Amino acid sequence: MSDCKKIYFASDIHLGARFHADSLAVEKKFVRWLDSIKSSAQAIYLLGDIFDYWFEYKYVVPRGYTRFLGKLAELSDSGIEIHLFIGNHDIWMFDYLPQEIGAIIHREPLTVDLLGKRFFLGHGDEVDNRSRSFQFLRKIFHNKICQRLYGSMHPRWTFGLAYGFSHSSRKAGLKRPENQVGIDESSEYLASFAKEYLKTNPDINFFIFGHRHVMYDLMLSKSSRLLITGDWIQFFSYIEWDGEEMRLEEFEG
Ligand SMILES: [Mn+2]
Repeated sequence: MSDCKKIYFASDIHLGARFHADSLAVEKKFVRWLDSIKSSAQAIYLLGDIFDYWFEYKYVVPRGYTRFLGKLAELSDSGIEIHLFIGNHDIWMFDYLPQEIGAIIHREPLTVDLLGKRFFLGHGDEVDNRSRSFQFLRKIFHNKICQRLYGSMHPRWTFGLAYGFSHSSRKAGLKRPENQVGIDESSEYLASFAKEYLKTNPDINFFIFGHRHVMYDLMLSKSSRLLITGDWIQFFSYIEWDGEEMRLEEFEG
């Protein structure tokens, strides 16, 4: 891969979500975006909540998403690195996508050097300490034994439950005023987290997160910046890094 190729970031596509007016249209639009970047991308980081719900069993995976998965496979086969971060909706991606597509799954935030700068990447829920009940659920969802028990239930029960749960939690989320008017630096927990983290890790140049469903770009210091990817519900947004410029854009295709 040549060094001049770019790195892309996106998150919170929530494929399959009932709150998309037309989930298939969103999938097709996301595939058009992947097509539009395939000749310039060297790596794509999908920072979580790619699927609104994903639980894979040992021999069975959720139906749907064939265009998206096919396009990821094509890009991966052409030599583009595909990185998938688990979000808080698609925690249960295991070995299927690595085996089938060659995707690299990240279950924890990642510090990585990309085109000469140091990045701290995560979905954004890992460092969300605002709600105790959220952290409690997060622990259960990430627990191996709970995952095994859940995996032993028939999908007929688990999928129905999960889609209902996702629908109600997102509906509640969309009603929060912060999601409509953007976020305020002094109360934004990801900004507080990044500033605190910089004290012990001053070499991080870019913090990039998803999860918040806002497009956000904040200088934290002379050499450090925080970006939040937006989503594919209202913004159809992504981030492009070419080694010199960092752009937060909306896809119009
Ligand atoms: Mn999320």
